[in-house]
Amino acid sequence: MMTNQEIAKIFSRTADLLEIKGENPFKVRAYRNAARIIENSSKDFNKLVNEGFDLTRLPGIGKDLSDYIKEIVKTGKFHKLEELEKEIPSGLVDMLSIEGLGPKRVKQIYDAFGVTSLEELKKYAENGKLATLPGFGPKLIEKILKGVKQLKKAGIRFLWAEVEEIAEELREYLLKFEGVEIVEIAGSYRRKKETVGDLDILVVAKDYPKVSEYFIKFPKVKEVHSAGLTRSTVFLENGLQVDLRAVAHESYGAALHYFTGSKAHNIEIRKIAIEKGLKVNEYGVYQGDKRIAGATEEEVYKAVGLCYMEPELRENRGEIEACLENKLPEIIKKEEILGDFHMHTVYSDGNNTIEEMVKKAIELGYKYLAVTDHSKRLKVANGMDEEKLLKQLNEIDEIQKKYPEIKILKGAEIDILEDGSLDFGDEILQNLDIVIGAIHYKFTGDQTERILKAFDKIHIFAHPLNRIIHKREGINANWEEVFKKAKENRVVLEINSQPDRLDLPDTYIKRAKEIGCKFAINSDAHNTKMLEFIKYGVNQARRGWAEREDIINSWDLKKIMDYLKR
Ligand code: DGT
Ligand code: CA
Ligand code: CA
Repeated sequence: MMTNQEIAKIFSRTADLLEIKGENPFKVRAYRNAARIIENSSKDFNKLVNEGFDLTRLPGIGKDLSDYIKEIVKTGKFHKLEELEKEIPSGLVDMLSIEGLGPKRVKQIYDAFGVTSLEELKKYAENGKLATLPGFGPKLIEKILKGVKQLKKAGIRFLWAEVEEIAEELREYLLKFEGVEIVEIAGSYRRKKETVGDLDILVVAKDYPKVSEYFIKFPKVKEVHSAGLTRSTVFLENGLQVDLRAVAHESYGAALHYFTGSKAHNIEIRKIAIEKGLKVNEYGVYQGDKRIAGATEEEVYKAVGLCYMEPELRENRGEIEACLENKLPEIIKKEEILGDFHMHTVYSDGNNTIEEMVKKAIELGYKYLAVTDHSKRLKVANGMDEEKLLKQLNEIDEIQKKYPEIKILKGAEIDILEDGSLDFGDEILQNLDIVIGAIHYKFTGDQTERILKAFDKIHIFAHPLNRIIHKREGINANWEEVFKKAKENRVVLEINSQPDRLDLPDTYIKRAKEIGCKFAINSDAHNTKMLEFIKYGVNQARRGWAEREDIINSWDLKKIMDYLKR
């Protein structure tokens, strides 16, 4: 199934490649226009094609474009784009995702130097040749170099949740081996970063070479890169790199600290140590030749005059200053979550009944759960019309009688329409305890006004950026203004727990918290299993410095309802 965004993307990519190729500008523009028309349309093209609707009746769509759209919807492919992709070196296509490099500049670079790969691009940026092209100032060159670096890394980053299972399997596997005392997975995995580049595992063991031999025999290892006396590197079937390092007992804390990172945090800690005449490395904290700390992380922090900081805070985003001022947050824990405000049932696009979801929520120990199926506009997700919603509310009343141990809140995830109005009228909204507002279409252009208008009516703003990690950039809005109004109107910001959403992202949470906003960590579950995704949202909230007081689903129901009151 193709969404409008996906169809639009295919056309805009076609335009990019045509431009790199040096095609007629009118042709290029025609594809760009097509992309814009489709992305901004309130019609669902997938559906129109399947219903046999004559697309040429829509404004701006002629015979050719109509055929192309049909081809894309029916086959998921576009032959013109496929031809272009064969014709144009993939390196040039990759360059398009570097900030500052559009098709025009990529063509310029290619025409001047015949550069077709990121490696070559890097070389020409570094040797000064790129700077001889018109319009390539030092700022752009810097951006290009940064872009190449990011792109190389981004190509192989995994979602945190994607590596979780295999990481924990590896931990178990290593712990089973005789003589292994401690296994800890450090790096970005321990900091619960939304994406992970590789796994950095530390092991304290009697006989490291034996452990290493055992490690490279882990069933999911595909390729052994190296297996040395203190360090081994392998690649797993899924492409994930795993580094294993031997650590001595007395250095364990220092090594854990060093390899947990982040690098930026480590550098700051080292600076502070130097000011005190100390030296910090992965073996310990040293005063001259004497090791004064190293066995535990607490010890390491203490030796340089700091307090222990949770791994999620170690990003050099002010945690060191906060510690020195005694203002480190006490970040939210999973055990403090008492309920969930966002989930779907068979009434829209969920796979389980209300009762099944309620039972699972009880099993998770929740005190409350909001049932929030999609509203009618989102027909692709089987959105409910008014009648269906009222029927659902009656069913909730019935189920509530059966399960007095949990409060079932009546809600809906309602589309925020293009003009900021909602998909259901006030007479319907009155029946709901929780009104979630969400943007699901027309992501282009500045969205501030649309959002602010909706804030007069909604309780929770779902997945605010609407990004999909690695797939879709977030929408544009003046977030400072959005957060200010959210605080003023007491609109709760969602921290969506879907592993590829994690929306709001960490830095946005931190900023919104500073402004005074409250958050709801929501699973957005579409089946009972997904209710457990809440842990990923908790990770993100922790990285955003959120405390119990900031997260409404760690409050009791009365306090929540008082806060939400209009
Ligand atoms: P990733 O793997 O890209 O998701 O991110 P990390 O943070 O796991 O980074 P990685 O795997 O390159 O290195 C693991 C940790 O080792 C990193 O968080 C901090 C430490 N580290 C690595 N390189 C350096 C360095 O050059 N200086 C310092 N101070 N620490 C480093
Ligand atoms: Ca790593
Ligand atoms: Ca690494």
